[in-house]
Amino acid sequence: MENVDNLVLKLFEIEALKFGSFTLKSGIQSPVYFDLRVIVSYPSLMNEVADFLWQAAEKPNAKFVLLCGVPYTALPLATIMSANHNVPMLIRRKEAKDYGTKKMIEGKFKPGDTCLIVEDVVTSGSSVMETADSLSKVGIVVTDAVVLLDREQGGKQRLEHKGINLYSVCGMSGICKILEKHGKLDSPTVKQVDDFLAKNIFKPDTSGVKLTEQVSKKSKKSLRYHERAEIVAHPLSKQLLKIMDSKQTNLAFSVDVTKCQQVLELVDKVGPHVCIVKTHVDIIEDFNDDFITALQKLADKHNFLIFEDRKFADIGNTVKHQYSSGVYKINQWAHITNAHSVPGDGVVQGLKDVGLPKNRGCLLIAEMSSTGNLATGEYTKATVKMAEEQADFVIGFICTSRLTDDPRFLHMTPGVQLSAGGDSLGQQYLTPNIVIGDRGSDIIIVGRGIYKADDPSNAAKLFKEAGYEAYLKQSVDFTITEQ
Ligand code: S5P
Repeated sequence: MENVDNLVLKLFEIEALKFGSFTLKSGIQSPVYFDLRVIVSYPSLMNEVADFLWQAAEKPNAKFVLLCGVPYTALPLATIMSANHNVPMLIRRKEAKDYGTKKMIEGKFKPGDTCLIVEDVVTSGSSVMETADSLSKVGIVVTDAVVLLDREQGGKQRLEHKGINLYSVCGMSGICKILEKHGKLDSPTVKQVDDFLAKNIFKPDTSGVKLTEQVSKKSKKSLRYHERAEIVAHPLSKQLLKIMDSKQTNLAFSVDVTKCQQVLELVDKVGPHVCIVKTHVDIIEDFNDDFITALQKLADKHNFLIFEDRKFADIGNTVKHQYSSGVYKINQWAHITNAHSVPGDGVVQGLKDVGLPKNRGCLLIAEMSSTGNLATGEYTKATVKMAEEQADFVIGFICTSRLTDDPRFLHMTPGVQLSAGGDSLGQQYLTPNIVIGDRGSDIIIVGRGIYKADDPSNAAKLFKEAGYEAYLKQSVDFTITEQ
């Protein structure tokens, strides 16, 4: 493999790197212009560039199972990388937004797949962002992009701001140094480029996800559900946030009763007020497959997701079977399940193997509501890290307060009643206002507060109103603006 100096010299030779006075698309005068389109006429150079790109992304261990080149110049480069390294490719159409119902992304993928974006030149980062937006709209996760030439005008920082790491083969100042060293550029030209760079930096975007951070970090407020629904990549999180938005509820009903009929009757009454129904199917005495069919019908009728609170806590190979076989076959019907992080991330990997193909999501138990529990401090922090590393399947946490400002993760809090207190076995209760308003959680999980009430439907309505009111107070409404 030749070194970067040789590559830069070759690009200069074929006039892919030009110095002089150029008017850019934005109207700005620039002393340098990168035109990588010409490389299609130099096949062996294209191969070299593709190798450099691969190495730049591979060295820092970018995570991806798919590649997508930004149209058009990077398309052939991504194609070479794909063929040489046997990584499947996607093509993003470049047609107008009103292209109708035609697919914007061509190629095979499943929700949660990770994709590396390949680009020839990055200036502000907006082309990479547009491609990332199109990919995330269909559930593909983009955390990394690789570029041949970074003009060092703030694109890297802007992308980082949106959660995308940018790796580059070379940057504008490095290119100048190399060309100067080899006598291709004089020092006044290099100075001109330096001056240009100092004056022409694109500032990080202050809308969208950036504002998410500002909102949550500065005021501890969060985004409205409909705005988060636009940002999250997992289709299930999207669906859940849309339900929360349209039904105006952050209430999950924990239907911890022991007969199928009881469960179904309660769920039919409470369904209109909830976004999730949470089950413990192993406490149901007369569990059978018809029960699941009936529960699914109620989920369709009332528009909620089903969460089986199985709390998996074994090695990956065991939980994989516990999740998909036996009497309950949880992965076949529960949209969401949960796991303890204590076995290490193998537990998530095992569940993911049989959950992700069915578009399921998992919550990690980062904190618990019961007195004396050990899920605190470093354990909680390590659990959040595990979720971040497995964000294609982990959609959030069971917790007692907001643990991260990352809007992708949904925080769900059990131990909720209309007044604070506890039971005789260590359960501790907080109110919806404390959980959602003060502690910044997203969803309240209520069991006995509803199913033990004289009128469960009315009790659910009261929880729903209290939770939603607290959410309206602690969230900020703004519209994500496109770049
Ligand atoms: O820490 C926890 C985690 C969970 S998932 N504390 C909990 O109480 N839960 C579950 O939430 C618990 O298993 C039960 O199903 C529900 C709380 O029920 P409640 O009757 O106390 O509201």
